[in-house]
Amino acid sequence: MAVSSAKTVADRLRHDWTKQEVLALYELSLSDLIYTAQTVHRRYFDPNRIQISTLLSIKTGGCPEDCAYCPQSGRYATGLEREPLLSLEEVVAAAQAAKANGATRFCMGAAWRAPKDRDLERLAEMVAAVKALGLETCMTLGMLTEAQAKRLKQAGLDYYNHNLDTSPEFYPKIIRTRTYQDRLDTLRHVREAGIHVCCGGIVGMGESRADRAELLRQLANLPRHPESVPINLLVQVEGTPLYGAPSLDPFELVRTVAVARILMPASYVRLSAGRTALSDELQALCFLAGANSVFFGDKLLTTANPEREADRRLFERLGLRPEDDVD
Ligand code: SAM
Ligand code: DTB
Ligand code: SF4
Repeated sequence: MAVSSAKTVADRLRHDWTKQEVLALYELSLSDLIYTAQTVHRRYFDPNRIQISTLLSIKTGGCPEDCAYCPQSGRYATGLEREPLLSLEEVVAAAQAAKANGATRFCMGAAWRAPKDRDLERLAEMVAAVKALGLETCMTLGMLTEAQAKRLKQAGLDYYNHNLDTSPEFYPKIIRTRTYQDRLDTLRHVREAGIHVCCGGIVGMGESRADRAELLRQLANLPRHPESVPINLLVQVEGTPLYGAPSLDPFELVRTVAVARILMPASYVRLSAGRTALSDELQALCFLAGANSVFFGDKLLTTANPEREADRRLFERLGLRPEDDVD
């Protein structure tokens, strides 16, 4: 990494993976797969460093979309209390606390299909204020137009999270209110505005291995790899259609992380939602497989995340150091 310019590295990244190639990676023995992923990981990253992001729900619940996994959809009775858009002061206070806890990136999420133009100025103020604290800024607000993406970039937005969630084939079983193409269009608007892309998906929704492989292939074959790739394990919330879905073999999560690492070697792969359901040992396997980012803090958007102290202990036991921790 030290001797190559960013451009030469980018030139070496592939965007032409075939279905067979990706499935063949999934089918390696776990040992061969982890060895390959580790080798790639070490070429691009310090394997003992972990990037930490903190999430804040800036507008909660009552979403018109029908995503079958989501506790925030207004269509399902999940008992979640709705909250309107937070004030600038509330957002800044949460960002200060996240920074004090070691986060380097602050991600603000809203339960919207898409932001309304009338909300844009408030959102822009939030971005500018969080950035002024010295944090990287990230938002996830649903679909964005070209003009909205440009306005947020101008305010200082570093990253935009918008997931493909699953394969194009499995997608209609999970979401009917927006298409796969809508998602690709938003990703293009974000890219063209010069904002870094955070894009991944969810495993454990009842999809097949071929669907997981195809999600990763779609991500890797985008014109540029997303800079961050969140791999979420479904958090089953009572009241959502996916509550009670058959649980995933945990090694499939490890394999998904490893294949993401191999296909998108220079991207941060984030072990995202679902960590409370994983043992320390399984999380360690995911880090060995190439995950190098997590959400840190007691809460994701509306559901639980491991407690900070438990995470600090885990990182210490594994010899993992947060990225802001300078020598
Ligand atoms: N409303 C916006 C949107 O959908 O783009 C932004 C927020 S939405 C909660 C962001 C992502 O969180 C979803 O795309 C999905 O991948 C993930 N997510 C939501 N509920 C989840 C759950 N129960 N388990 C795992 N991941 C979940
Ligand atoms: C992502 O891929 N995972 C995060 C973030 N992007 C916004 C959200 C996970 C949400 C889990 C369910 C909840 O807490 O509401
Ligand atoms: Fe709404 Fe986003 Fe949840 Fe879908 S994932 S229901 S768009 S908040």
